[in-house]
Amino acid sequence: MPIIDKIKDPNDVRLLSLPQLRQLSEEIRKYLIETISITGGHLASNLGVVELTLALYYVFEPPKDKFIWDVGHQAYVHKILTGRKEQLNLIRSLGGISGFPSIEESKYDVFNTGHASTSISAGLGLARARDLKNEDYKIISIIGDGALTGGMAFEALNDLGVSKTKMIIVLNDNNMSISPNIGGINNYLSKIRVSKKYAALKFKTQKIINQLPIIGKPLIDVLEKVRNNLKFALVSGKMFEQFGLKYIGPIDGHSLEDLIDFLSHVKNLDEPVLLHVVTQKGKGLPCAEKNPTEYHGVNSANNNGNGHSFSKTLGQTLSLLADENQSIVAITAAMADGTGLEVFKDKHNDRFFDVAICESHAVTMAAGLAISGLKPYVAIYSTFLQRSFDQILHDVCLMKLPVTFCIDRAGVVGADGVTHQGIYDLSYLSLMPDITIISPKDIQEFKMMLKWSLDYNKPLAIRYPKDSVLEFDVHTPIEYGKWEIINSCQSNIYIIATGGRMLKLGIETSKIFKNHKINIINARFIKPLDYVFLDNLADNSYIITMEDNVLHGGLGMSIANYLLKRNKKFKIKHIAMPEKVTIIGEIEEVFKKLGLTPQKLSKEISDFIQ
Ligand SMILES: Cc1ncc(C[n+]2csc(CCOP(=O)(O)OP(=O)(O)O)c2C)c(N)n1
Repeated sequence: MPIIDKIKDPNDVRLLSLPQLRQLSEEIRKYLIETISITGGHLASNLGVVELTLALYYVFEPPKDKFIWDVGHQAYVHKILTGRKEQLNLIRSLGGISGFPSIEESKYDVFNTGHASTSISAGLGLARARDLKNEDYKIISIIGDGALTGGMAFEALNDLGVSKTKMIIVLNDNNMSISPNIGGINNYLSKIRVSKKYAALKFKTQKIINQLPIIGKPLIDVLEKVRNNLKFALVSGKMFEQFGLKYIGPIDGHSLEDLIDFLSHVKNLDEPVLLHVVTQKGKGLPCAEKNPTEYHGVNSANNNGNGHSFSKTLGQTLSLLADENQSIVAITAAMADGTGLEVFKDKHNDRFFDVAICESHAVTMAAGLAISGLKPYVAIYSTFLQRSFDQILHDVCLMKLPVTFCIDRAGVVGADGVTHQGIYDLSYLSLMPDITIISPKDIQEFKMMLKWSLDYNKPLAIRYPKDSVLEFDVHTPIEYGKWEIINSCQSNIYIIATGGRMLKLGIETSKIFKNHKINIINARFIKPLDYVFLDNLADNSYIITMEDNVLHGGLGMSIANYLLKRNKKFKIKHIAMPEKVTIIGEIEEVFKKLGLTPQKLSKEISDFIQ
């Protein structure tokens, strides 16, 4: 029986010998490759942490000791070792387990993650609580070199270093974020990483010890001491030490022996310590080793990811516009690939800025570019833009700067689940002064909006989902604050929907009605609303608003508030997202579970218009 099938609980890992652990690491790799190729998920990141995760489980004793996985996309091996091996077959799928740690899922998942750079702060909180309660266990935050570029990680290091609270940070350094990691921190880590001195020296010392003939114990002891001193002190991470942490490393993150050795050492230190572990992303799968960006996240077997994509359109259209317009600059926070900006990067490298996983910095830096007369486009996923609430408000909107936010993955995200839903952006943006929010119904309208944005000189947000869902034949020109009428009829029933998926749903729902005619409106402007349209609505109209944002602060509430202010008589029904969408799966499956199907909605609307 393969060892992987015998691991029912993390305690089983501690009973294994080193050769058995090595065998287990091979079995886990094979299992990951077989499973994730079908389910989709973060394959390369997980292949890189197989030995690290095994060594952590060998040395520490969870659930008493607590592991916090930064971002959490690399926690599949942790899930395998904590009784969820079989469930990996349904990871990120309907009815299956989450692709990230989830406190609702397992006692071994001690803190939910998904957004980067939170693990040191969370770990420090846990450690302080432990100390205040006079408890005794270890806290280990595992953070990647990509996640370490996020400002929050440094805020936490700043706090941890002076407080001297006992906790362990394992820096999993694979020299990659999703794309190759960039920036000063990465350059610094690279310098340490390439200093192979430690590894070579340790190797030699060990060899000498092993080759010595029968010698007296005192000499072995001396040599052991030399070896230990060398291994713990040779290459020092000065920056981390100046923060007040003990730095140890770099060590080979695929050598189980070294990992166990060093983790056992740091386990007993009485101060905050950072263990620098060098790993290879995609380890063991040649194509992923060669192209870790492509294998960072792989699609499920039934989704080839080849649909029309708003992201691709952004990269291509912005590149074309930038050929003519020299003031256009593009900014990403470590997501050049996901946001489609790779194309722009290749064509206009001097006007492309990847600022690493720093959404807040990205926004304020864009404000600086804008105030100097350039035309910045900041492409960030809806969920990660949450990080920049204050920067959008304080640094862009209050100065009315012409920064355009290209908000990708707006709406429901499907497989990534609750931490990644893009269902809040309308709420947090619509309360900001002087920002305009628009949303395209399809790819063609997106292109039109990008062109239109060139002459718009104030803060602008364009929100769109990942894929295009319906391509329309007709596209009326964009006029500021004006909605597009998709279907006009003699009726006082209106479906007013935000672009993309919700408009498609609205159209499909309206087709079910045989006895009633329904007007369909593309609410391409969400802020401001089309006030002329609303003012002209006949009294006692039935309005159905549809949006893939939460109700509060979204399109529907804005419409209702405006009509109330105008003393209109109207009946309104809101179709919006619940405050938390925990269902995972393909988008269509999530929509179905949420009751967002034409059949279900048509019944609700029938009741409403009776
Ligand atoms: C705030 C935030 N921005 C962007 C992302 C998207 N993202 C997920 S993983 C990742 C790269 C993380 O790199 P690293 O921490 O080095 O982990 P690796 O996959 O290389 O092991 C990024 C940018 C995120 N999860 N959170």
